[in-house]
Amino acid sequence: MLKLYYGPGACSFVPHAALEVVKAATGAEFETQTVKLHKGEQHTPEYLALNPLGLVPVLVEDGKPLTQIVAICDYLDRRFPQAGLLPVEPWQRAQALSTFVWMNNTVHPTFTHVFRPSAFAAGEAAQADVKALAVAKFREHLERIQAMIAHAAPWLLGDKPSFVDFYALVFLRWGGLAGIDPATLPVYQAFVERVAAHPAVAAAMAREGIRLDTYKPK
Ligand SMILES: N[C@@H](CCC(=O)N[C@@H](CS)C(=O)NCC(=O)O)C(=O)O
Repeated sequence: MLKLYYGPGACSFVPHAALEVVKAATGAEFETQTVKLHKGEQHTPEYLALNPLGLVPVLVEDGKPLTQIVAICDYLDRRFPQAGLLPVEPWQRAQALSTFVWMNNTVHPTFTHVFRPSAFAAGEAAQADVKALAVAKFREHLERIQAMIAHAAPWLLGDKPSFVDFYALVFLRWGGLAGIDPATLPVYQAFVERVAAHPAVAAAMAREGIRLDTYKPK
């Protein structure tokens, strides 16, 4: 059976919601294991044996680990094509991956600078600079996603929910934690409420114990 190691509210939510979509479409059950990132559980010897990078997510099948969100999601799509997670037509599939990879290699690392500026600058003032610049850049990325959402029909890739919709939800939650009021991105906010109401997504959110309202007004 497939087993996903995830951190509540982390990027691992993307394959987590996808596994729920797969389960609904095919009946394939999966197991989950929480990795409490704030407690450093990603650095235990047992976990590092699965992923020497000490990051979530990890998908384990038959005792063999697979890391990296895009690789995990590509595997889920190819193994369970009935779930319709990515378009089949080659050009559309490549376009979908283009958006997905941009989210994974650009938007996501921008937030890492917000969340952990100490990994990118030594002094306190420099860290505050890194964080402020990264928040501004992250907001630009959210605005770009909001512009994509304006063409959603009804999901970002068309008639079926997919990885990019789940990533969009994760990013708006993270934006709230970074002090970005989701009400200032109303089209995005309404979209994410719709994503969260999808039964597969709602099931993954319930298991992770996460909600959409991460923003706390100052
Ligand atoms: N490129 C990796 C990024 C994974 C990643 O950044 N995971 C974060 C959570 S969103 C993590 O595990 N952080 C733990 C840490 O930095 O200690 C992927 O696509 O899987």
